[in-house]
Amino acid sequence: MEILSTPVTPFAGQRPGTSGLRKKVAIFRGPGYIEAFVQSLFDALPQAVGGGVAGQTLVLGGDGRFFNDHAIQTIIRMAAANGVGRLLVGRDGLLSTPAMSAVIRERKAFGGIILSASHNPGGPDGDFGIKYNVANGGPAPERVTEAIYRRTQSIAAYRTLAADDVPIDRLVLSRLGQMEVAIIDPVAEYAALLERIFNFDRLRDLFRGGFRLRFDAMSAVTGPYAREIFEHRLGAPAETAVNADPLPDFGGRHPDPNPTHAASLIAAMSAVDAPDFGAASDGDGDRNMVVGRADRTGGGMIGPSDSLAMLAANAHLIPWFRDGLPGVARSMPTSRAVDRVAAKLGIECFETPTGWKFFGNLLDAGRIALCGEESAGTSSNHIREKDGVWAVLFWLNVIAARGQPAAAIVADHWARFGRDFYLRHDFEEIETERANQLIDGLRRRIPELPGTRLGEFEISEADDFAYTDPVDGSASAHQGIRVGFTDGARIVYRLSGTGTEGATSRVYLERFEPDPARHVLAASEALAPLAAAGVVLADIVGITGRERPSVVV
Ligand code: VG1
Ligand code: CO
Repeated sequence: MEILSTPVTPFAGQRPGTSGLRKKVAIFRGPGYIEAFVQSLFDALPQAVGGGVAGQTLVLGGDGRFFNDHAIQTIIRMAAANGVGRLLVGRDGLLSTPAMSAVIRERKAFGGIILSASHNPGGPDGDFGIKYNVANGGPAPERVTEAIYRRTQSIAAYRTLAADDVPIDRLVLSRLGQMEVAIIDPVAEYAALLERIFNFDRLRDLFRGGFRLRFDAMSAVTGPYAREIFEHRLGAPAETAVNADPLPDFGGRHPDPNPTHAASLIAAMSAVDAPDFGAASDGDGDRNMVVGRADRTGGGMIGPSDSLAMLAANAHLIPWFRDGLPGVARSMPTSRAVDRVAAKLGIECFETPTGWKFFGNLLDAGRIALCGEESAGTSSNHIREKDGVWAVLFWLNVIAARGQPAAAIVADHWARFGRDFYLRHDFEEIETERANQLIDGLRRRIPELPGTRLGEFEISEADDFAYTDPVDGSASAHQGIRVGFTDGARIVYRLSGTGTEGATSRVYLERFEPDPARHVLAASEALAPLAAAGVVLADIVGITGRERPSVVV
């Protein structure tokens, strides 16, 4: 079969951000755009990871959003033309991010290409994304993504085959040129992995006893996984998984599991006949939202930072963690609730920059086995990605083992460890120049901040977060401005690396509250004075012209 070399001129801005390359679909549809990036990836790998794709096994799949089909066929042809030995493709081009990680590891593949813009909206006017994962199943580290980016700036041609589309809707083996193409069903493989982690017998008993779960797949990729695991393997009633058919436009919603975009789940959980537990996951299935049924002791959404701490405190109840945890990690802006658990357990706790790729080395080295981010991502050493369905099963397993509803587990945790009130304020779609001005201004003032008073608060320390990987010594600077206060409160400012329109400035607020009598306060109430101080400190209104954040989570 004829290999074609098609000339292409470099595109500006093909630099992967926090999690791969994300752009508007309209940009990805531009002639040669995705081809230039994929060829740059293939070209960069020999130097960046010490070997190229020739003769290797690669995995390919995406979250099914608009343009997924087209991108899959384009990449299949390019993989064949670049000498890939074997390509494993998720049926219908679908593969959740955690399933991709599991398949790479299970099949000892060289790497994988994930097509997703995660929680960003889909459809022709929405976003698209592409991300490369390395042989440990995790996102490519910065060294690799930077090498790909450098290559995009000098790329002159891409290789492809003059060939028809390959059928991907059936589990068949075929050949394209010298390459073998295997269509795989990742659901069974993924479910089998989770059966080794959790106590499925106990979970079956839970559902047999009438426990009700509502899992909202948000018309994204986890629907088939949730149906198989909750309904078929665990015996939960039909319709436990809702919005469980993946749609190219996610039914017009943002597949972002938060109270705004999963409002119907929040409503269902507050109804008189509410299920016992509610959950949702995002476009590519790596984020989770967990919601307890409201009762006298509280209930409602369990914040991701709290959830991480609570899972750490209860990890010994899970068969996979029977022997305890070696250590835990959280991304820097995630609240310090998990640090308190680690201190009590006497285990290490690491603070890494935002983005899952920074957990990979710690997991590989066995320094940590559980980690998470405030952005609704939690996972463990079973794979090298965050994992939405896994997090839900973890919660169900803890509920079953303790014989208590989620709300009681939350209240008990706060009573034991204290509560870290936490909120994130996002200022979206602001001009890039102004967003930079905000961060640069704070950075310049770091030396003079300690001692500054803002209303009832006094700054005790401030820095521009820099991280040195304890395993391989790689350094990442400018990961966000951290401001600490004398009463232990903290504000973090950083810019998003996943948006596709203008810039998003994120402000992360947290304050520790030891007094159980005050744990029932709403976070918005408990953090209102700190939020106001944060606006003044960074001159948010003056610089952005925004009086209020566009998103509060
Ligand atoms: C955001 C989150 C970060 C997460 C990333 C990818 O990045 O803050 O914690 O790892 O999204 O998540 P940023 O740079 O926009 O703050 V996913 O589920 O969109 O792959
Ligand atoms: Co995601």
